[in-house]
Amino acid sequence: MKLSIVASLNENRLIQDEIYKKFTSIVDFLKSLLYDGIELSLLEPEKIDTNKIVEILESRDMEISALGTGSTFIRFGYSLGHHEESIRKKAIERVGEFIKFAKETNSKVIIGLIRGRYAHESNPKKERVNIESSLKECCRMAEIYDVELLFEPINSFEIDSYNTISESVNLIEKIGSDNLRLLIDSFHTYLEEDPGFIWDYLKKVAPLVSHVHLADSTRRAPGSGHFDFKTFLSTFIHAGYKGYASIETIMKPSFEEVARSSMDFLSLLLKSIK
Ligand code: LER
Ligand code: MN
Repeated sequence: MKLSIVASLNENRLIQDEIYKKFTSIVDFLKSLLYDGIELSLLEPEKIDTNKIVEILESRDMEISALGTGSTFIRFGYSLGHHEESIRKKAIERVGEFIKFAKETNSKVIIGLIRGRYAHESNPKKERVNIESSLKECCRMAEIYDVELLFEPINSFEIDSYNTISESVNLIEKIGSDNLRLLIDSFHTYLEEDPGFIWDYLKKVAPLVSHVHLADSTRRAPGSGHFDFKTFLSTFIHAGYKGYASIETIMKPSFEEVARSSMDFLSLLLKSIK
């Protein structure tokens, strides 16, 4: 299992040189801690020269594990489930930019918070219909570029639909695109899933999983709370999962400290899994 951690580049505010300087320094720092890659949370991927990014990655034998798209909803208000068609179109267009960036950097595109939240003008049923039809359009683009989309069940405090793994699996199966895969986040699993059934269910869905997010029960670094990472990660390893587990936490006390303590905890844990 490969390890990465989420970082952002502030590409909407920085001048070009500063973007690549920032990227280089994060990648060098992560390499020194023996990470395999970096997960990028971006707002405007089209502002970044992918040739430069690829050059920096290749010279250090590092990868971009996945691209986070949630800022599209948080900062621009565009979402795949929005009740207005014009806003849904904007969200789909933004996913298109992420897909192009992913193609050029050999990464994958996360479909998480970009699904949005329904407002008073809508309701959960309409929102689901909108998400499904928007997602079909995103899958068509992903198929053309041969890029994977990672559908992420997210807890019900943050989003209104597809909170559980089984609801998400049903949607993935209904859409039936080879380019639509599952992202499992330990924090959302902890909040939403039934502890009596989840481990067996994870074994069943593991073949659909193409990315994993890690945060402890406190949403801080793995090892700081009481989530059972050993059982969680063993399930994927025993199912032959060779993809990334990516640390996505509240970055406190600092990004550097979270990166260090997570690596200390996870490298020991991974060694203990037979
Ligand atoms: C996105 O990966 C995610 O897990 C959301 O909960 C972000 O807050
Ligand atoms: Mn996540």
